[in-house]
Amino acid sequence: MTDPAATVRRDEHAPIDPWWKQAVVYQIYPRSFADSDGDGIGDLGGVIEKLDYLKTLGVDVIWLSPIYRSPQDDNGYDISDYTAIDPTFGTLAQFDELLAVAHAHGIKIVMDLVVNHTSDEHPWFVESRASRSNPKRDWYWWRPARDGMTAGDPGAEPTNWESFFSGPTWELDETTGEYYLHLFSTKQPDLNWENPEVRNAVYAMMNWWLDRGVDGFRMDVINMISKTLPLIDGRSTPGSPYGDGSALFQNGPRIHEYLREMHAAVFAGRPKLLTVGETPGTSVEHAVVYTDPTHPEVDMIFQFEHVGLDFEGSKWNYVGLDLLDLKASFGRWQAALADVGWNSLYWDNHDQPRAVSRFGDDGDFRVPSAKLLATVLHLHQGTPYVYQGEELGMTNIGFESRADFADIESVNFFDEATAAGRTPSEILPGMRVMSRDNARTPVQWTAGEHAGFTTGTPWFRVNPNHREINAEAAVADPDSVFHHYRALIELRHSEPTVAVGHFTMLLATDPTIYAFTRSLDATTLLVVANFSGDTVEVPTGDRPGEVDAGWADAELVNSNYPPPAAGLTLQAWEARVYRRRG
Ligand code: ISL
Repeated sequence: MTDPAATVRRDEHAPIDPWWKQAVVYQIYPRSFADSDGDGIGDLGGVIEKLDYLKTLGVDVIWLSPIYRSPQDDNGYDISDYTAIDPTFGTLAQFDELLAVAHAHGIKIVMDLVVNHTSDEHPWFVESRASRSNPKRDWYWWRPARDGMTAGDPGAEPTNWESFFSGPTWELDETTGEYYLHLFSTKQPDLNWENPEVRNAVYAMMNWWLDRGVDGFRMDVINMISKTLPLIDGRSTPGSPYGDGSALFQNGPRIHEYLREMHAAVFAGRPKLLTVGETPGTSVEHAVVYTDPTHPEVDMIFQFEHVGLDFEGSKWNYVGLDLLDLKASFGRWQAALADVGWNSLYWDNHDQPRAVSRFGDDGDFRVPSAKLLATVLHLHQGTPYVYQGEELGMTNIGFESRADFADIESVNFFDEATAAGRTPSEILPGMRVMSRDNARTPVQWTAGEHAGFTTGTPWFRVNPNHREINAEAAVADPDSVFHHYRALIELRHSEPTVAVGHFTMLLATDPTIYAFTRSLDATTLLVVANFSGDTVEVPTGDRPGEVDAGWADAELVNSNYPPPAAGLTLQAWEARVYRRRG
């Protein structure tokens, strides 16, 4: 492997503005990251212990999945106190320590902001449900039974929407005989953003964290906070008792107004932070509006198109990926946000299966394919996100039965599907590939007991392959997936073309090779990557959209195989980055 540090000169380009165009973010899902107190659950002490490791990797920012006080119905995405740390994870004093130590390491901390909904145990909701006349009643979405029906009767829910976690989005509350809206679990009631008191309370909380020193927010399902009024039925879904309400609550009529108001109330006048909105079901046209800095909303969004290409209908119906679809999708996003707005780049996170198992080959070619995925993603324009363990090439675990799953989405789906008459053997194959639980097995630190994640009993199964795949071995091996990520991060920091160079897709119709250039001033980078287990020849030619054969003689700045003899023949899952200057 060529070490970019040896070949790239720090050059004359001015620092890139804003800073996050040259940054790499590392996502920590604290519950599964590292346990410092032996209770089997990861915690803030564990994060502090691993800051040196992250410094070695070279990341600029940590995005911390929720650590606030929570009943943990959805592993912290159900918050009951926005300004307290859940005792599972530590204390506020420990959080302040983490912030200070991270900053001393030159690493920023971005918090997860979950404000589409709270926990049903949040005092706001406890008040809201107490009576129809409670001053906080209107902070959430309360509705009577459907016209002409009695509350509690089947189908009496105010709309036909299906929850992301199965079942209806409405729960009847006996105290007042009305239903409340929950797009996610019954313990995650949706806040009513139409109410300015709600918005102001959220902004005050955000300011509280920023005043404490945090460096930005990842905003959970932020494009769902504006609902289309009145709340009405969505399109019916064939074969399901529920309808699809997503068009009525994603990217709703007031979403841009709310985000601009939030920007003015929270971000304006502060040093440049990093804000990223999680926005399922968002098109490139919407993305431009969300991220256009001339009317600031968020810096970038997480779009979902590329993680929706390998299943049909429901995510549990996995059909595999066609590389042409992936190239078409990424190519469209690169083009749409080339001049206005900004992309975020990711293969996986705590809601998605492991990247190497899903998009690569986690068998014989685990190491080269994990490295290839990293190369391809990190060389696109946008801010790359690394999900904990991705830099080790961690894999899906392989679930056998319902008892193996912990995630509310997976468990609810299994129960609903089997109640509707489907057999476990019908549904388990899809769940095995797609379950969020694949991402939530503990990070593999060592080959030792429980992968060095905890000295106690881990809250979730550790992947037995930790004997081979673990951070200790990876850091010690200069050819590991870890060091490949480190080299790519270093390349982004030292080569401005990686951050802001113009993207051009090549070989758009080749079903196996992913090829593109990035160019800035007189520098051009070429990426060629073989998404297959076979040896392939990169077709060459002189026309636009083709790869010029002369690239074989250019400077090789990064690759996942020993330096090639000559030519553009790629081995199984081989990926190369070449550079030309002038
Ligand atoms: O996980 C998903 C795909 O199966 C999505 O539907 C996911 O629920 C959606 O992307 C929203 O995710 C976010 O909000 C959820 C939480 O469970 C996820 O962990 C979070 O990332 C509710 O807060």
